[in-house]
Amino acid sequence: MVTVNGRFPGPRIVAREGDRVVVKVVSHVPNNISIHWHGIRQLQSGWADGPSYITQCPIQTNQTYVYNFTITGQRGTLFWHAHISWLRASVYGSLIVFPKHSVSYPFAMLNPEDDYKSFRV
Ligand SMILES: [Cu+2]
Repeated sequence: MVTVNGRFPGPRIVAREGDRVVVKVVSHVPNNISIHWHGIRQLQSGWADGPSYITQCPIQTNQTYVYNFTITGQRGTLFWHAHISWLRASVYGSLIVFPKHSVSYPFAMLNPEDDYKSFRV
């Protein structure tokens, strides 16, 4: 089973819009692999997107690759996952992007219970 640092799902990454994300991946699996930052707009960092054989060569066993990208114009919960052949359906984790400190959320802050009640007939 593919894990990240022995964890499945893999670690949660929490960032703020405008942050630079730097993740060093050292592959200890017998397969070639990469990590896809699913949904992240890779502005001027397309080589950090992660799909093997599309934006990068896969990371070979015992080799290292450093992903380095800046989150621009996005907030919300995305995810990352392994990305080559069937390993796409293996390890994954969340990537949570908060708004910048000076920017409010693009929705009203509601009590989930109140939100639920508003949909009841
Ligand atoms: Cu993906």
